[in-house]
Amino acid sequence: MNAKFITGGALSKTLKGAAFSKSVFMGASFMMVCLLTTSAKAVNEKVVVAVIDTGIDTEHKDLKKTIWINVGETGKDSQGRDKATNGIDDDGNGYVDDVNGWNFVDNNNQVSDQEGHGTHIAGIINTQFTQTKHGSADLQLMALKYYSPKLSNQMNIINTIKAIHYATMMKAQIVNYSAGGAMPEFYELQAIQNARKLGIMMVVAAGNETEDTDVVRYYPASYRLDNMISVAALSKDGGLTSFSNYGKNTVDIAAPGKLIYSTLPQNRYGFLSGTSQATAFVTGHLAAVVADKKPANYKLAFESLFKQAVYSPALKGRTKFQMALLNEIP
Ligand SMILES: [Ca+2]
Ligand SMILES: [Ca+2]
Repeated sequence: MNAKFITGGALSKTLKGAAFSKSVFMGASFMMVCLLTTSAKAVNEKVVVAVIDTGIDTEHKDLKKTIWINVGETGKDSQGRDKATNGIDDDGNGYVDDVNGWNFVDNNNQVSDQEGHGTHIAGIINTQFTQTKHGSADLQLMALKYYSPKLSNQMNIINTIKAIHYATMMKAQIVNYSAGGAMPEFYELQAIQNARKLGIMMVVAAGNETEDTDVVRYYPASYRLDNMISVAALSKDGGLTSFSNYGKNTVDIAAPGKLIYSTLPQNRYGFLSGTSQATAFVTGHLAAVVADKKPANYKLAFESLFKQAVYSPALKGRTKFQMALLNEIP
């Protein structure tokens, strides 16, 4: 896959806390990934959630069974070799041996997580899904590693765009993006619009800068497409955390984001705070809604999600509907 870009773009502000910053580049051109034209429908018994983050520890004992498997890269090829490791792009999607997702940082299929952020997010999604679903559906987490502190902000956003296209192509039903930055990026918006056309939902962080995003925009949350939900972070007392961004027109919902206990690489666990964590909380609930209600479209899915939330006077002027998802704090 080719990506060409012009450097020297405006830089975004840096997120404090556990969400990641990115920056945008101006005047970039980006070769779009063509959508596969397979007619395979999503199987109802599983909900596929793309986690666009720092990777996931796919060997963590709590996560192992929830990692997405690309069936087109499993089984034996005509030579009797394992498709997952044969060095061939068996499903013809442009990625070789992408059995659990893709590492856009190193451009290979190794999606392991050195930072811990993505594994923490994956654990929250898994816990919330498991605790709130009623049926027997399974969760599958597609690991899309876009972020590395070693990369320039420009590369991090290019990898974000590639990851959104990948999630769309491989038919994830929900994309979790616990990150953002201050400037809009046309190709990122286009990627999300593309996902929207296929009914894919995107849950995104409101940001950790204690700013009013009605005034100071934060992207992708501020694209305000109707297939997106932006999430602010609640503290344990039910109000917003001191760091959370807010916006009565631009933040959709609030969820727990203070000292959230979840998985970390190498079978460890720990506490992290951020709108990142709140975003994952909402994604887990949304995945359960998709599993249980099988909503015909994302509008119905969001309606069901909001029915699980409670009205919170403490969110007056801080989020659009003053609704908070409060239950099942891990
Ligand atoms: Ca492939
Ligand atoms: Ca292969």
